Amino acid sequence: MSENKYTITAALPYANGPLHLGHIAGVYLPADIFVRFLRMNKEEVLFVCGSDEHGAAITLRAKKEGVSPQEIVDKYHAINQQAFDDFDISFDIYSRTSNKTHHETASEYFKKLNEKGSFIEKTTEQYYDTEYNQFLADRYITGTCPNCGSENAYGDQCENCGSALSPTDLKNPVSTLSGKTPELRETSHWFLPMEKHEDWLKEWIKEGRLNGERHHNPKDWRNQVVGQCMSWIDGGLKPRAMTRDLDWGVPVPVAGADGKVLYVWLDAPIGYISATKEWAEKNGKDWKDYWTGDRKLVHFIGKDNIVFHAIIFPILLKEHGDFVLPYNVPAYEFLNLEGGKFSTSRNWAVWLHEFLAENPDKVDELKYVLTAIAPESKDSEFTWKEFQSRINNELADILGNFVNRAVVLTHKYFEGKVPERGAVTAVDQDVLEQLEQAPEKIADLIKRYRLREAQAEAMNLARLGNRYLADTEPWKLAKTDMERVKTIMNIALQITANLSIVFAPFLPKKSGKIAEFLNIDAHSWEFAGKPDLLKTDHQLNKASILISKVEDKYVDEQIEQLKASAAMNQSTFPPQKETIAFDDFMKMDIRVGEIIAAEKVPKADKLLKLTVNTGLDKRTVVSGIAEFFNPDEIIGKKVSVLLNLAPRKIRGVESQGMILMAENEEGKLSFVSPDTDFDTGAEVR
Ligand code: B3M
Ligand code: ZN
Repeated sequence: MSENKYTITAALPYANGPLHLGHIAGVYLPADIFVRFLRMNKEEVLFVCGSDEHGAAITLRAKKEGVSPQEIVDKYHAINQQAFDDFDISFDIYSRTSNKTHHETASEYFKKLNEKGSFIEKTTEQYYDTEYNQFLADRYITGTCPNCGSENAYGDQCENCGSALSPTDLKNPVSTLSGKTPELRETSHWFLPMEKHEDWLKEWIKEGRLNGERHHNPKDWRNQVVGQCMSWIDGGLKPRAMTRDLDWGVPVPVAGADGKVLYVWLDAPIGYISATKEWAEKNGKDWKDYWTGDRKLVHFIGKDNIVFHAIIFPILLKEHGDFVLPYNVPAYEFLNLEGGKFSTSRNWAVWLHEFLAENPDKVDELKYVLTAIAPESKDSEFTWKEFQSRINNELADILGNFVNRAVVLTHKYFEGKVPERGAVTAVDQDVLEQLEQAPEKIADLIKRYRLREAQAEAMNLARLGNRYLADTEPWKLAKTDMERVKTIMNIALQITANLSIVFAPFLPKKSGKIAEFLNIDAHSWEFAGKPDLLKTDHQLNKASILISKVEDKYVDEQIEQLKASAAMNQSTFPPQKETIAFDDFMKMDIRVGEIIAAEKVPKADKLLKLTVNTGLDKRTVVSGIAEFFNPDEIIGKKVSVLLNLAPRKIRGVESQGMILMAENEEGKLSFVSPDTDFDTGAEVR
C-alpha cells in the first residue's frame, strides 16, 4: 500500500489561446515529471487539469474575434487538450470549467460559503464604461500598478509583481473596451474578507502549522512563494470581490443576482475539485478521498498565480471546512524566448501544437531541453541554439551514444546476450558504487521539486557509463582479454538498464525505447541503482538510433520563422475578410467628392456632419472623424464617397452615404483621396 496519497493539480490554462513553451516549461512538464516519479514509486496519485473557460480573458478574445465565448473555449479547449495529449502529459483527467459538473460544483461551493457567512455583501463604486455599458473588472480595465508602477496592471492582478489588485487600486485606469477613462458607478458584490484570515494564514505559510498542528514543512516550499505570500499578508490583506458583473461564467446562485457571475479566480480553482468528481465518477471512486484526510494536495503553477493558490483558494478551502489545504505550491518563474518575453499578442512564441505538428518524433527531446532550462528559481531563456546544443551534445552524444555502444558491442562480441560479470577491478567497483548512489540523489531532488538538477544527475549517470567505456576500451581488449570485456560490458549494460529507470519521469518515450533495446519491461523506481538488473545470458534486442541530431538549417529556419511571424503580427490589422464576387464590388458607387461644409454633431464627440458635393448633388454625410479632424481644416478636401449606401439616421441626422477612410495600426484615420486634382463625380472603381 502506498505510503502517501497525492492530488496533483496543474494550473488550468485559459481556453483563449494555444499553449506555448513558456506555459509548458513552467507548469505542465514539471507537474508531469513529478507525477510520473510518484507513480513509479507506487504512490497513490491523481493528476488533474482542464481548461479555465471563464473570465475576461475569454470574453475579450470573443469580442475581438466577433464570436461567442463558447466558440472561443470550444476551439482552444480542443487544441490544448490535443497538444497535451501529443506531448505525453499524463493527466488522469483534462476537464473544463464551462461544463455542467463544474457549474454545479462551483455554485454549491459558493452557496455553502455564503450561507455560513464567509462573504460580506457590499455595494461599492466600480468602474463603468459608458460606451460599452459595462462594469469593468479584471482584464476589462488596465492601469498603473500601485505597488510596482507597471503600466499594464489588470483590474484584479499585476502580472509584473504578482500583486492582487482591485480596479479602484489602479492609477490612471483605462477601459480595455473603449480605451477611455471609465467612470465610477455603484454595484453590489459578495466580498471575501481576507483580512480576517491573516493570523492563521501567517502561521500556516510561515510555520507550516494549521489549527496548531503540523501541516507541512515550510522549508519544502519555494522561498519566492513564502516570501511573496508573507509580503502580502504583512502588507495587510483586503476584502476581495468574489463576484462580477458579467454574463459569461458561473451565475451567482443567489436570488436577485441576475447578471452577476462568480469571479473567475473563485471558480477556476474549484475546477480542480469538479475535475476530480468527474474522474471519480468515471472510475468508480469517491471523489472526497482526493480532497480530504491525509491527502497531499500540490498545486503546480506559474508565479503570477501564487496569491490565488497560496492565499485565496486556501481561505476558500478552509472556509468550506471539508477539504485539505495545499501541501505545497511549487511556483515557477517565467521562461523567455530568444531575448524577449513570450507574448501571445505579439506572436512572440513557439506554440506547442505547431512544434509537435512539425516534430512529432521530438517530444522527449523538447521535454529534455525545457527541463534543463526550466525557470525554477529565476526567469530563464529558451533559444533555438540551446535547443540544438542540448539535444546534440547531451542527449545524442552522451545518452544516445552510450546506450548504442553498450548494445551494439554486446551484439558484436556476445550475440546480444548479457555476458557474465567476472572479477571486478577498483574502477569497476567505483562505477558500481556511483550507480548505486545515483537514484537516491535523483529521487531526493525530485521530491524537492528541483527537477533541473534531478535530470542533470540522470545525465551524469549516462556520462559515467560513457566515460567507463572510453576508459576501459573493450573494443581494444577484445583481441586479448575477452573475459575482461565480458565484465565491462555487463557493467555497461547494468548502467543502461538503470538509465531506462531514472530517465523514465523525464523522458518516458526514450526510456521505453532503451528498455525495448534491452528487451526488458519498465521497472518501478525500487529497482533503480541495482547492479544486476540484467541476468547473465539475457537476450537483448537490436538497438536503433535513440536520438537524432538537430541540424543548423532547422535552427536557422525556426529563428527566421519566429521573427517573420512576430513582424507580421506587429501589424494589428484585421485578417482579410471573406472573398466576394466581382459583381458584389461593382454594386458600390464610389465617387470623388468635395467637402464644402463641416460641423460638429451635438453630444457626439466622434461625429462630424459634412456637406459633400458629389458631382451629382450636394448631400449630408455623418462621419466618425471628429477626433482626428477639425471641421474648418477639411473644407475643400477632395475625398472618396460611397454614394449608394442606404440612408440612415445617426444621432438624429440623416446620413446619405459614407466617406471612405483608412485606419492605421494606432487607429489614426486618413482620407482616401485622388492624388491629383480630380473633378467631383469622377467614379472610383
Ligand atoms: N487560468 C492561468 C493564468 O493565470 C489561470 C490558472 C487557473 S488555475 C485554477 O494564466
Ligand atoms: Zn505591480
